[in-house]
Amino acid sequence: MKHLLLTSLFVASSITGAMAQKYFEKQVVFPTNATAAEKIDMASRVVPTKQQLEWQRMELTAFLHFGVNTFTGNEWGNGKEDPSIFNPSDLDCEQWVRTLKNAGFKMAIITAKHHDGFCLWPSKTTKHSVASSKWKDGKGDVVRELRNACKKYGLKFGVYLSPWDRNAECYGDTPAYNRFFIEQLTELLTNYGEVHEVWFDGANGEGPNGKKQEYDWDSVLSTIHRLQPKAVTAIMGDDVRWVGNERGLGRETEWSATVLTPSSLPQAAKNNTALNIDGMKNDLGSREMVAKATEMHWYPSEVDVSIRPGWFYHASQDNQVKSLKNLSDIYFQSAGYNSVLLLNIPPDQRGHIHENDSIRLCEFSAYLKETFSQNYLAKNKAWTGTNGKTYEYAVKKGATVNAFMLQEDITKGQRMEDFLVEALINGKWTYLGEGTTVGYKRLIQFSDCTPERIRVTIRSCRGTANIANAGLYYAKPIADNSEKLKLSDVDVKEWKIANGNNAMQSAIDGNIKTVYRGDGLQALTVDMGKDVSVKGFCYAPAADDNLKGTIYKYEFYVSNDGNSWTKCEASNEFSNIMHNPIPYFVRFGKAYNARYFKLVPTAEINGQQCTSIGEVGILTK
Ligand code: FUL
Repeated sequence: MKHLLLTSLFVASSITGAMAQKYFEKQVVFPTNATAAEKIDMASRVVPTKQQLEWQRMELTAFLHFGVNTFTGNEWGNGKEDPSIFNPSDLDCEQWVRTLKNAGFKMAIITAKHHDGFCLWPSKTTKHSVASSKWKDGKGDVVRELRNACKKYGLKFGVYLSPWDRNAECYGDTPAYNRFFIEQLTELLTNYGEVHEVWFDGANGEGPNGKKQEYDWDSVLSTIHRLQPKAVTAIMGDDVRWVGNERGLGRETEWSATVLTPSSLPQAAKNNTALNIDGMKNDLGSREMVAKATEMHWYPSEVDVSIRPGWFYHASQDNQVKSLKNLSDIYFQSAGYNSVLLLNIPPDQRGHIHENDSIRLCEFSAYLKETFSQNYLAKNKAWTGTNGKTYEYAVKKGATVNAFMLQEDITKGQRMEDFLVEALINGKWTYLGEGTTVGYKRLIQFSDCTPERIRVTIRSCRGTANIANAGLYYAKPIADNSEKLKLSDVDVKEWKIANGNNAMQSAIDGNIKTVYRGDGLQALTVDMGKDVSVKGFCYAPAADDNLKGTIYKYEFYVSNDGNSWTKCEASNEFSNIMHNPIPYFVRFGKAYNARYFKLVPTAEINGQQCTSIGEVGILTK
């Protein structure tokens, strides 16, 4: 890192020096007097490091969320869990790795420590680990078992180490926790052979002492560079960028050479505030942004999404494994949008990848193989071109196709900005599709057709675009047979708002799409019209992109008469709803007999005074 900064700062001292340098590995700092055109030229010559390139080529990587949450049913543990609850009945990491390998995944990343602070390896830093669990009488080590399995089957291996630790007492006492964190990192990076990706989650709340932590990213990154020089660092790291959502959705315009400064770098706050950007913004690399930027980074996007609604295994979600159609769409919008897909498959309480998930993974890999093993381009040579250049491909005779792929040679930078794809059908050039960025890979889908030739036109690029590869495919249509999610076990037809705020009826009308939005943290009070054995409830946030008013913390009450209320035992937090705004199903672990219920928001996701509800339902099972 330091070395790169020095190189770039040297470059920054003279325009001639900067222009003379052919490529800028990972970062370029623009000379202060660089013009917009000069900046674009330099931007087109920012290239990945060797590790970033290897990482990009994997395309399919897997996340394994496993830990105390697997046994409590929570998505975010609070750090107070009794370690003895961690007790997989038949942990089989080889089954995980075989399943992933057969499905075409190239790397597995394990949640060695999630926000609850529970370590899946016997860390010397804390008692909150597998060493205090019943599993293998405290002698087990999940990280080791997974590492060995990865070695046996030839899969790369990564670790997720949550910076936010809800268990560590020193969390928030900045220097003490930084030492503790580096010690944990050091254990993981020295005792388990080669590590290929280190994943630092951005979720960052207060510790058990109510304090917030300031992390020492400089030491964290230098520890990684020293101990695992071949690893990429993700999310809070500076090699791999979070795509900005947990829905499996990349950007159509996805710049790996981006103006976003990784937040672990000291200049990040200044640079990103000046450009008014963060990792969730749509435009991270247009000409306008490059003109305003002072530096650029090769900081490619990783799309993380779970195969189930939650990141951890919950038996109640066994029938909500994403459909093949869903997964295929995710593939086209992640790997096909110049990103690496990081698909989470959470092992269950046995310590197995559940049958429903592994069957779906088999279908997914069979579908990808069937689609992409047959390239219908007759000839496929690398080519280069500047603005206005067209390039034609001959097509194998009689092939019916509906997808086209382009790949840039990113070792020479990312350069394509706008391109058109046409097909010669019955002697006439016909529009097939268009795109903006290409980068490592860009897939475009269109209706079935049987072309004689394909023509690509570069409408705009930065300097000379280097096309390394192209493909023409047929992706079979897939019916979407994902089941409609049931949000309430009790029929909502008879339900009435009990506190007079009738506008809230849209929150209990059985339709997730009719969203209630109002000012203030507003309680939803409902008369169900009859006694119900209430075992839990469902809160569905707005299903559109407007998350304002989404409830983060709540209290839930029940009553028989609408006057005296009993508070139900629940976690009182829709953990992670800000990043994963899906319906949350809360189960109390016991039944309350009641005719009325009340959902009281106590905090909105961004601390605002407003409430939005897509739908609320009651669970009786
Ligand atoms: C989020 C976390 O809060 C989730 O629990 C999960 O680990 C996901 C990958 O990142 O920010």
